[in-house]
Amino acid sequence: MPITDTLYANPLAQVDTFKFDESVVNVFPDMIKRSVPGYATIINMIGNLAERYAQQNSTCYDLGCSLGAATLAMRHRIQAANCTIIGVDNSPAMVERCQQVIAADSAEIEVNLHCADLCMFPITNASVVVLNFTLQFISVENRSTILRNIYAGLKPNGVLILSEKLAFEDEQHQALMIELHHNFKRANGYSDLEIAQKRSAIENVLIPETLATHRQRLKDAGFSSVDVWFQCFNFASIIAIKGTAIND
Ligand code: GEK
Repeated sequence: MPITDTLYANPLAQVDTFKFDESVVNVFPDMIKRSVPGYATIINMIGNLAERYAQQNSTCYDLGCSLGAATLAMRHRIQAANCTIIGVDNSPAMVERCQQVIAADSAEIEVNLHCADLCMFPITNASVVVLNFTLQFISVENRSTILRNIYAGLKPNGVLILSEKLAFEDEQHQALMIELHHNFKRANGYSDLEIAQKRSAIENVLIPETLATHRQRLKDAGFSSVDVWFQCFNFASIIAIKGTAIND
């Protein structure tokens, strides 16, 4: 049974900046499921996409792997021979717990976890790279370099799956998406106080951008096909494909 997230349930004298520390790790599965509309579907479909795109003798990456939900989804679905999965997260508490989660799983594909900053992490011989709600925590000025590094490390026909919280240019639509997202959280048992305190903790840590900005950055990085395969309110997931040299 996942532990219920009550981190922001009581009034805090001061709301500290959100960090992926031990207290978050303890409630993380419950927190992300009750906060991100479509999270379970996205995780499940990452397995589906990995099965479709994983190439034999290649590596699949889960960047910002947290407790390894996307890693496990890929591990259970990939059929291609001789694939390995690399999970990367810069929170020691997350990686330590993720090691336990992976150790308790009996699927055969080799998984190697690294406690490291994904901005510096080498990507090589990749067929599938997952950034599932992680790029949004990286400073905006570093995002382009990361995507270029991923593109360079992908094999032809390799894919990046990029899930992000979105912002919208149209103010009315932006307000509606935030309202609907907060209604989603309320329906999942979060109080107005929890929603407000979490919002203030995460405000300068999670920076959402528009779909147009993501598309352009991915195209600029070299991806030949960039499109949304999932969206619910202000949460979306994009698949970006590195074409073969011929279609590029
Ligand atoms: C999932 N993908 O369950 N380098 C490495 N990791 C980082 C960095 C960085 N620079 N910055 C943040 N992280 C997961 C969910 S959670 C999303 C991803 C959320 C890590 C951070 O420690 C955290 O574990 C993860 O990115 C973001 O499918 O909590 O909304």
